[in-house]
Amino acid sequence: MKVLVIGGDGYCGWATALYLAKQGHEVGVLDSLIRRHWDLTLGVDTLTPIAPIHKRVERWKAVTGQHLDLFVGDITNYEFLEAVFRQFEPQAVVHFGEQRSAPFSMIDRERAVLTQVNNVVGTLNILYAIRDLCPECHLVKLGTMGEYGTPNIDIEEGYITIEHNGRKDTLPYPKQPGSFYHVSKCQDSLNIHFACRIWGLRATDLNQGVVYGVLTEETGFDEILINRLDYDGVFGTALNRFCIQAAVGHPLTVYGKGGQTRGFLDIRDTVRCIELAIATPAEPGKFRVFNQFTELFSVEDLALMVQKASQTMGLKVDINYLDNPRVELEQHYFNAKNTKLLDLGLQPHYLSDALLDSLLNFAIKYRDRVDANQILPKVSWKRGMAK
Ligand code: NAD
Ligand code: USQ
Repeated sequence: MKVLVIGGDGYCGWATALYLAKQGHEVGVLDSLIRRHWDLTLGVDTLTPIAPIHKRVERWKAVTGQHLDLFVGDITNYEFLEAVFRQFEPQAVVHFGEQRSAPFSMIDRERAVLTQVNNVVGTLNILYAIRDLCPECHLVKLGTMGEYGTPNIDIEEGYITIEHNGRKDTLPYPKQPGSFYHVSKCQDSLNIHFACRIWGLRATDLNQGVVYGVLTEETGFDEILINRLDYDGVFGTALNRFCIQAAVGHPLTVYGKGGQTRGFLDIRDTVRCIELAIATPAEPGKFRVFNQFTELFSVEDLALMVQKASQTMGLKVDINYLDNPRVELEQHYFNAKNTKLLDLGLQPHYLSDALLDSLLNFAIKYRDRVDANQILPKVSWKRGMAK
């Protein structure tokens, strides 16, 4: 299949582009490289030394003999996107290309606006490009479990059947996003659902949980293919951050009481979920929603697991319960369904001691690159980032 991976220079996108190419798909990598620029403006960097995108693509060709089409540009620029669609003629579009950090979106007004314009306009442009240039194309869009928030009832996969005043309907599951970034994902979902209804497009919204890990088979082929691994207070996510903190002897940064529970998955499962979603496309007019995570953990559980794994490797690690910079529930009910991808054949890599060891060893290998000043959170949901 011809698959266009938008955001293909990023953490999930790069791993997915290589994995899909390895499975025999014809892959186009599209990215504006804006994420590298955002890192530079904040003074943060990935733990791993990532090569420039052109070099990455050349090395993939040298190692595997496979060509990846590369399109460098911004999907909020419709002329650019249209030209890519005309040239590449995708049968599936996998859309990772957004500003994806909740703290980044809460830094200030400018970043909140940037996040929502970038994400909502980019996705709208894709919907128009599909309608006008390849209406059969299947859109696989990365949403987030955070669209649902933390309701005191079970979380279904996208829709819930409700009985109200004697009548019954199946409706989109209520949204309670936790940051301006998460709000942009809810708006995307509404726009995609609407476009499916009125134009008959086919789309799958993958409400992904927090991704952890770094190694996939393909990114491990060569040092130049190495994936990014964020640990800073803006782009770093919970488990990845904890492993890197442990590697440099920094106390683990649990926000508040640590009872915040989220869905998590290994990056090796992210790439497989995308493969499964494109293998069985949504029907025309259909807006499918899958919850893409494999296990639920509280932040405190993760910190305790990392602490234990670190101790067996001879690292001494404390846990710090910091004042929570976010506004979120710290003890709550959380029970989300995730059977749809399992039904399609996903065989999860559950979080194991072996994975924690490998992630800790990876972090130790690159720990000289860690800037300890970037570890503590600097963005408050109430006050933004201190100037
Ligand atoms: P990332 O920041 O590593 O990658 C995103 C890529 O998209 C970057 O390379 C960036 O340059 C590109 N991009 C952004 N805006 C663009 C635009 N307008 N035009 C072209 N390219 C653009 O992020 P990631 O961690 O790989 O996340 C990818 C997607 O998965 C996001 O949509 C995110 O919301 C979703 N997601 C990520 C996680 C996670 O834990 N990383 C969890 C759930 C959902
Ligand atoms: N947390 C800590 N300590 C840390 C970092 C985070 O306690 O050092 C807590 C946060 O307060 C939050 C939870 O861990 O309760 C998750 O935070 P995170 O930074 O790991 O992830 P989040 O901000 O939710 O965002 C990430 C990705 C985003 C994706 C989302 C999936 O950056 O793109 O949408 O995970 S989900 O969380 O399911 O919405």
